[in-house]
Amino acid sequence: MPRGIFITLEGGEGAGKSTNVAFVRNWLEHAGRKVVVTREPGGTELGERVRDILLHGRELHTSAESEMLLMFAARAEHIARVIRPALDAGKIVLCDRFTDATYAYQGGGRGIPAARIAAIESWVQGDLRPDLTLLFDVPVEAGRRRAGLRSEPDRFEQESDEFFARVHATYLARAAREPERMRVIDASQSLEKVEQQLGSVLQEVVGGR
Ligand code: Z5A
Repeated sequence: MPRGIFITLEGGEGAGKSTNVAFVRNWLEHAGRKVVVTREPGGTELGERVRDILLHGRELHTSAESEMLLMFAARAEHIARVIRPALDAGKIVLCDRFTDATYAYQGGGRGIPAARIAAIESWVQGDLRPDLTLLFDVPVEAGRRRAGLRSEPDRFEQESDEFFARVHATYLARAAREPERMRVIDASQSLEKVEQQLGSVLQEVVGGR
């Protein structure tokens, strides 16, 4: 059986990833594909516990390094239990954030050198990389405004505008280096226009509709 397709969704806060996961899933299912939707940090019991620590453990101090290593610990489990088995079964894995987020947040945001992240990426992931990454791009201020309308801020959401500007710049720099894999979606537009952009990228990359 041919290997499935690994698609990730990335972007800063409030960019619209979670909102558009359902659209992408429906599009793929209508194209006749089996889809597994998952997220990081999360996707396994260990991953969800790590998520809880990193997003809501306000009383816990975590250094940038321990934060990054916890992300990769959760990722190792996620790959072994969820991502690789689904890809090996020919399914499409749709993952809300993956290692580009580590480069953006722990690298750009917290200042860990990209080479150090790359070394752990190779160790944990081997040759596994996303086939397609949908980068939801929205100006930092607009994204923060959208996210702020929603709920109690988590640990990342309490970071400064400068932190999020570095995250944003890192994502765009990565997309510029890998334009085939990382497709930038102008997420500042209306939901309808965002869906049109997603549909045309999916048609081009996955096809079948
Ligand atoms: N993290 C990390 O540091 N390192 C890593 O390696 C990984 C993750 C994997 C995960 O939180 C945190 O973990 C994340 C990075 C870090 N922290 N931050 N910030 P998450 O995944 O739960 O949080 P998030 O990614 O920031 O989710 P979010 O803020 O919910 O963003 P979103 O999913 O992109 O946005 P949304 O919920 O779909 O939309 C936000 C609001 O905007 C909502 O009310 C929508 O109705 C509205 N919206 C969406 N699109 C539109 C359009 N087009 N027009 C108008 N309104 C819209």
